[in-house]
Amino acid sequence: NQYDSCWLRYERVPDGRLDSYRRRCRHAYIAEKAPELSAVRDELRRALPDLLGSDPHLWQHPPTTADGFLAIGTPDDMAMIAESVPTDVVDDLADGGYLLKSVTWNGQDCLVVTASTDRGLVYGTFHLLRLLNTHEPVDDLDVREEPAYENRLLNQWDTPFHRSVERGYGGESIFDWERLPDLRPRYEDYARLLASVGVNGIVFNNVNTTKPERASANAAFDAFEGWQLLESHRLEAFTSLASVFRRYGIRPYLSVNFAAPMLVGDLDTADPLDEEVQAWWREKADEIYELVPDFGGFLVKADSEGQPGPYDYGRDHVDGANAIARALEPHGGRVWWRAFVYGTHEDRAVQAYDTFEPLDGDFDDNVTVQIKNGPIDFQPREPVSTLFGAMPETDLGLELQITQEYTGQGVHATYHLPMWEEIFDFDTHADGPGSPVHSLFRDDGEGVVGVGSVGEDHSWTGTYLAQANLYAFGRVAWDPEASAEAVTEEWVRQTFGGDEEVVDTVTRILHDSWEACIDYETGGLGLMHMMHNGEEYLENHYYPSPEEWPGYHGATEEGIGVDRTSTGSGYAGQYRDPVAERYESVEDCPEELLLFFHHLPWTHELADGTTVVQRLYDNCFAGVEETKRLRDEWQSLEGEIDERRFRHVAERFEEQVAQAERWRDVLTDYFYDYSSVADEQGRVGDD
Ligand code: BDP
Repeated sequence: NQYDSCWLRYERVPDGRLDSYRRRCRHAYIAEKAPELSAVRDELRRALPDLLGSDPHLWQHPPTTADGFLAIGTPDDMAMIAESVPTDVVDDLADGGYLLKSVTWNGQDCLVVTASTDRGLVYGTFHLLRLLNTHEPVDDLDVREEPAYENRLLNQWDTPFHRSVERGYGGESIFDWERLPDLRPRYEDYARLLASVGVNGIVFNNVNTTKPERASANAAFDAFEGWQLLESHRLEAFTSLASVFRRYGIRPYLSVNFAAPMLVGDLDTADPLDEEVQAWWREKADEIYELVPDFGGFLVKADSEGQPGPYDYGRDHVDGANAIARALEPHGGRVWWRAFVYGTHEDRAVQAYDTFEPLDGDFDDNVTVQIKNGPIDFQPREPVSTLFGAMPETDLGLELQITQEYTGQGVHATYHLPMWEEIFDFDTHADGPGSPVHSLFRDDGEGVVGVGSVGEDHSWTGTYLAQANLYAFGRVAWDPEASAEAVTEEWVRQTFGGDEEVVDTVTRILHDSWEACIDYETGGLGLMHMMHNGEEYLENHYYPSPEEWPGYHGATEEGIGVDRTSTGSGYAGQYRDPVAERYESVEDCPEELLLFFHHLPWTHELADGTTVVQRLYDNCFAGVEETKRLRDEWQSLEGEIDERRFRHVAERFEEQVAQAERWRDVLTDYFYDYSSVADEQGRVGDD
């Protein structure tokens, strides 16, 4: 195969299960009509021969000659299904929800996959194939599933025409806009991967739609920029791509440039209150919907890192977002407006809340404010954003980073699911105690967004283990309360097979990897942003270089950390009590975030009597030891999994250990240079 099948690798199931699977799945009766159902049929044709060892028989009416069969359709389309399942339960399912049920019909042993929408049938089918692929029993199935959030979106940070992916570590972009409308098989395979975990929307291009200022040195970016996708002659390419994803229930979106009326159109302003500007957006929206009736809408990065925005015209984010949203509104489209703004406040953490919270209630109904999980920028660990739960009158979206910009990029094994679990479980107290992050974003128009990671590499994600982050994103956006262990194990079984030793080992590696990365990259007390930032476009963000960022961690000869309490930037006070009180107080602030909220003497004693500087040393060393342990665990799999993937990951683990040591050495030297406090164990200090 030219590229990896990821978790959609279907292998022959063991004999013990084969009879029951064959009886219920070898014949499949599938409703005709929707494009999604042709995708379902194709997936069965792909999967069942490999799983069951023979081609499926596909029927357009209930097969009469078989002992049993699989039935996939809505109760409205298939009488057999209406007779077999409680139709009121099906009708009540949210869009995308589905039932899987083992039933006896006409004396036959059947499996029913049903839903109220065709998209739900796609998800139900993938769920069933997952069960077969992980050898779960299906004779007594009674599954009812519904997505927690209406919107589960992928944000590609692909730069069209240049085929690069900003922060993409899986090679160049899979999307070849120059050749579209010609399609590549890879598009469909990507849609399958996304649909199999419930993703229902994709933004095809980077949020940076004009070359960021910092890119001026790089001539390659002069040629083509993302805003050009809105040009009329390019919409054919977009229409073609949309048709692939539509079959899998995935709505297409575009990132747009706020100044598009000037760049794409020929107006001399993009002032959102100008009537010609508003008319331009309306006409553009009409033109797109004419071609792509299920178009999802626009994603906008405005007044952020050099992208144009409403501030250029003395307007605010509400004026900007609403002007564009009104053009989409008649078509049911939505604006996703990012809250990633900083630059005018000394402490960047306070700015998003300062800017957006006062605007609560003023955004139109079809605007969603899209907020990164933390106040800084996808750091290995951050406290959750103060905006969550703070704008009850506004639709909000949570933005997570699937790609590993700050967590070892395409090399390190750093699994993000434990981080996301921590974020989702955090109690915001937005509605009193018991208001975890996962309980937010549940209204229509809200949802969860992941910044993508795939590229042309064989592995799609730069390293095979990083596929787990893409998988976990979809699963957690579907059900943020699902057990992380179960999701991880499910991924491992589908990706590496069912050998228990392999399953346990890989699951453990993934599970422990995030804390290891935090330790060697930050020292584990809430410090962050210690990476190198070069002059070049897309600074690498990979190597350690703490001295570049004094403001982010506040090292002085006396101490370290940033005072974000009421005596400092006041960021802690943006949370609701008792969260604000907890972070305000040195004693109550959780140790893993201590130096994010407090500037403390190097010799400040932590709860167990260890000093701050000693803990930083210890954690940096522990992170490296842990990484070595994870590498050794991986080594123990030699011969247990295929050579290609084994060796690929093993090589990266060697590199990860070397990089972890480099982070440890640079960070501990940095702490020592400022503090002049020697490490108790003599590992750091003057030789
Ligand atoms: C930062 C990335 C940068 C993105 C920016 C964003 O370093 O490449 O353009 O976020 O989210 O994490 O807009």
